[in-house]
Amino acid sequence: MRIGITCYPTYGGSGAVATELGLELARRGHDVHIISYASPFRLRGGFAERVTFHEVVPADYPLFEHSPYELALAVKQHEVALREGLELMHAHYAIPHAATAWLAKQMLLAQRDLKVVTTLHGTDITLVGQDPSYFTITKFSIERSDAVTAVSEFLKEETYRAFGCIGCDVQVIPNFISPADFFPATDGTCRRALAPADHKILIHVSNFRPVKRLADVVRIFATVRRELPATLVLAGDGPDRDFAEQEVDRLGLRADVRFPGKVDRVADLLRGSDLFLLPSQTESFGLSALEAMGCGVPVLATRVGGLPEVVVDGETGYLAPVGAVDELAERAVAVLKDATLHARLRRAAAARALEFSAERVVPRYEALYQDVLRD
Ligand code: GMT
Repeated sequence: MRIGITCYPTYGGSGAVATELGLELARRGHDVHIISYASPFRLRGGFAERVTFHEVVPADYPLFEHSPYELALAVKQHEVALREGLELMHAHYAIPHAATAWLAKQMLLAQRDLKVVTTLHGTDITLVGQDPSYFTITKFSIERSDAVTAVSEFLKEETYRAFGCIGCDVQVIPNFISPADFFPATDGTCRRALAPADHKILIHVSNFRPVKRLADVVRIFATVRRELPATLVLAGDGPDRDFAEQEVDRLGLRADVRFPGKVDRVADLLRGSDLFLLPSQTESFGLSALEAMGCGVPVLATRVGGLPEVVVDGETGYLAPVGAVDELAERAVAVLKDATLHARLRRAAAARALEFSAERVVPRYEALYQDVLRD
């Protein structure tokens, strides 16, 4: 198939999933065209056969305070679809990608029917999509897509609850990992690079938005560090970076916290770690938690959104209510002090992650594309 993919190129789960999907589809022989304003972070710098990146460059004009990116994107989607003979456009994160894909489809109608598949990822439904400034266009573009997927049952139900979505048949296709990238450590190389030999290593990876509750991550770590020698790795960057740095200083943790910044390929960091912390306010899936589990790292997270569909409470980690810092900290200490329990959680986490392997999940997208193209 000849497939267009539009996503955010920035550090975050939806862009990661879209890019990994593109790479997997190309490995399976499909021609993939990724269309965005920058090369997605998981693609940057690499060449992959049958994957082409198309940059959207909105022209500037003195009248515009903000150049209309959405129009330039729709034009580029249409242009690439026409020139490359794309059969479908897969929009990742509804705003604005599903709406621009619908525009591109309309512009191409005289020639043929470009199918639009939209994957809902999270805050496009749970937060920003419900804002009155975006609600109707989000609902419209979901309803006009030829197929809609959500990354968890939770997100599917939330889509129906919040938007109604007449005539939609939202299919759940979960996020996935490539076990060739995310696998457990076989020696101590990754760990040695992160912390002194006697330290337990806790890690959080995100785009440091308020929804991730970075202060809770730091406070959980503060309790752990009172009980045992430990290092916290806070990988990523974003609006709450300064806030997190201040919290680290306020709690006197500076010597044991590392901020490596945005790391494009996080598997080595994860492989060096003992526990992954994700105490989010909301999380439609929690791709980072799945990546950690793939590396054999148990997850301590909040019992929100789609996280219980990924993390099996008591088996591959532990879940607690939002803000339950003490409960998560107690769990962390208990796991890190009990080598037998830790090893059991590690094994179960790695095994669970294989249920979300690319090999199992990507064929579901291919089947969906085939269904849509048959209609
Ligand atoms: O929806 C967002 O906040 C953005 C998105 C991203 O690009 O980081 O994250 C969402 O999509 C990921 C990939 O499907 C999910 O793993 C995340 O759980 C989800 N984030 C939230 O729901 C907060």
